[in-house]
Amino acid sequence: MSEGVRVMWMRGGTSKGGYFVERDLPPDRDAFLLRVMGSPDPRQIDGMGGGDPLTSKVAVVRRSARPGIDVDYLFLQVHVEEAIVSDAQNCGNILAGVGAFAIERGLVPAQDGTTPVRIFMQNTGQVAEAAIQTPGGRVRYDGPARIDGVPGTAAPVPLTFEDTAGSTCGALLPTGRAVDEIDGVACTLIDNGMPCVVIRADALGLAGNEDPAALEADRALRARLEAIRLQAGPLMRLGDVSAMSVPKMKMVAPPRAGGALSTRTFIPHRCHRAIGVLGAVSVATAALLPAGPAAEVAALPEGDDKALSIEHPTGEMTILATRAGGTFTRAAILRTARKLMDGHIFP
Ligand code: NQM
Repeated sequence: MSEGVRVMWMRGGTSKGGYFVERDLPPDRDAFLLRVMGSPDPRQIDGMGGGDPLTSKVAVVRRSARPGIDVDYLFLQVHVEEAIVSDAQNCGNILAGVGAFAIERGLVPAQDGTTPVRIFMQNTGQVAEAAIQTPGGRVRYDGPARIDGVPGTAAPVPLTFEDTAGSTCGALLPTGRAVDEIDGVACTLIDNGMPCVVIRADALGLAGNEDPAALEADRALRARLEAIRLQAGPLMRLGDVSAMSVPKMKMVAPPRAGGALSTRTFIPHRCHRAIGVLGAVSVATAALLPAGPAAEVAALPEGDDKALSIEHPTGEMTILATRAGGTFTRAAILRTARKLMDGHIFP
């Protein structure tokens, strides 16, 4: 251990974390990862974490034994203030770095041009495909793609998801209803890749365009959201969610910038500066339901193939949703990723 453990630090979408090949991890994985990040500590001063759930994330990657799949990806959330390492949720932002990482580590051979990497997401048992720019057989990180929440531009990493419905809860609508009422508030309990509770911002006395820092400072709001979340957990077949990072709490409002709807998300205790990828897919799906808080506020484009622009505090995220036979079958999204450092971590 004194020689350290091999790791690559990457930005994936609007998140950041450590990417490990599974066989490089020590047997006491969770204790090791807590040391890596410096948890539990609000500042994570003795580790690599940035004192924020979005920068305290880990990807564990291995070559896949599954037919038609290149690599398996396990996402781990290292909690900032508690000694918890959890696989209870997936992360579509960290996913954006997995294809490049797998190629760099020799787990997937690079093609000349673009290399498609098929990724089995172990947290939810579903598949995503990433298209990685590999001119001359080398991963290219720079390029013209821009995503909100990240300064500058980078190589595009399109991600495609199929069959994400019921990823963790077993059904798109785990209660069988588009609308449930909890503490007098109408909620859509939905899972299209990420378990989410969708609530109208105005049902909580909000406009829906508040600054995340102001929302986080509102203790009464946080207490109200947490009370709803704790009741939603068992209804969503997740059991006691008090120590879990799901479900996410999504407050929705009519769009303000020409998009489909506006969002503010608690993940679940900090307010996201943007929005999670699969969280955005789930809220977009809620907007396509015949009823419910998201459907009520959304402005939807026509047609079965819809580009749904989900507005968030630092811009928007566009979900390309394909509907077939009345159900949402496929979602595609643009992300970028960046290799920040490659080396060894000393726990
Ligand atoms: O929803 C934050 C993020 C995420 C998760 C969170 C994510 C997703 O922005 O797929 O990307 O909701 O914890 O990285």
